Amino acid sequence: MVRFILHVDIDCFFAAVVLLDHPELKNKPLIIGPNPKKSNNRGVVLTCTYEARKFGIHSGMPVAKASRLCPNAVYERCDFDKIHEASKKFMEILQKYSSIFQKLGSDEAYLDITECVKNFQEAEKLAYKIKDEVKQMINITCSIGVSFTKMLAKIASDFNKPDGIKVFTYENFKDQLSPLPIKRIPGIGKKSKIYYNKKGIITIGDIISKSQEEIKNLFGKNGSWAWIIANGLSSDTVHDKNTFYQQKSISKERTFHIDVEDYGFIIEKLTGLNEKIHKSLNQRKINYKTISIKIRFKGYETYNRSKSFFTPKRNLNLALKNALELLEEFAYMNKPVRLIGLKFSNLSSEKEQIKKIQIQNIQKNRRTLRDFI
Ligand code: TTP
Ligand code: MG
Repeated sequence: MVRFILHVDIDCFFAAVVLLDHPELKNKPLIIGPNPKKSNNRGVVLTCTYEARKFGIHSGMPVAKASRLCPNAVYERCDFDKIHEASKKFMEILQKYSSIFQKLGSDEAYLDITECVKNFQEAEKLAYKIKDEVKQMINITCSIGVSFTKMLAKIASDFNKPDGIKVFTYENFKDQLSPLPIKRIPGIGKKSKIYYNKKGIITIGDIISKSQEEIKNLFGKNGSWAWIIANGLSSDTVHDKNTFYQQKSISKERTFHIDVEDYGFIIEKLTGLNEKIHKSLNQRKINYKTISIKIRFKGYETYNRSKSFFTPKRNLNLALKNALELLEEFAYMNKPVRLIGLKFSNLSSEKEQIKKIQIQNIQKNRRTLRDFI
């Protein structure tokens, strides 16, 4: 059965969100990261606008190098609260178009639109409609890949970035893919690229022109997977996806199977942990005064950061805002993240608090009476 799948990805996401508050920086080489002049040349580029990419700047590059490539670039930090808000709105728009939806990170998702369209022309039309709605509602651009497998749709969304749409049909996909470098195949990173290149495999066409057996013999399972993707044969589907006070704290953490450098993804996980903990706190009517985050980088280097309030709180959005503020200092280090955790401590039950206030009032009244005697 033919499937019509979209992969939608926001263009230079963090930078696009910063531009919403700084329209004067439009069309300038904008880098999201610490200004090297102020950070003693430390930190990395989280993302940058396409104007900055013309100078060779990209995500993960040390800001020291970026400033050499483009001395006139503008540096801004981003507000993770606003990133989260934009991501949420973006995902809400996409889900209106199909219930078969799979979120990948903070700024990308798959949509299976097989039920809504009859052919690739209609699929392309729908992609334009989605792109227009995202632009209209959040004032940011995205790029969309349209194809019949998830992997081809993902490769296609990168094809006409920024603000572009690309359709890979059964008829055209091999011709379109063939000239592309092999690193465009999801799963082929910097290291495997070198390995493939050494054995004469430079373009996706070099993979397509060989048999699966040949590629498997050369590159094992990874090669076999790449061959299946390049030949439009990957068949994975788009999934639907989302007495306490005596205890000292309540916490949850997530360890990632692979080291993560995408802070959008880390924000998502932190948001999820916050929601889960608040669900439990709300059921038991437990408040907290202290909120802490824990972050572990590759190699077990671990940091904790906390913030305390004067009075007990139980507020999902306030907690998220503070957790994201605590996270911010780590976003600009060039380090893959292994684990993220969230903890609430200094707990008190609402009942206990009421009792405490009542006792304080009684004591106050007694003192007043004594004063009178
Ligand atoms: P990407 O979608 O990979 O990149 P992008 O949206 O900035 O640019 P484009 O899609 O147009 O190529 O990542 C989404 C956001 O995730 C990005 O804006 C910043 C964040 N991010 C990191 O925090 N660290 C990283 O190493 C990368 C690659 C991205
Ligand atoms: Mg993106």
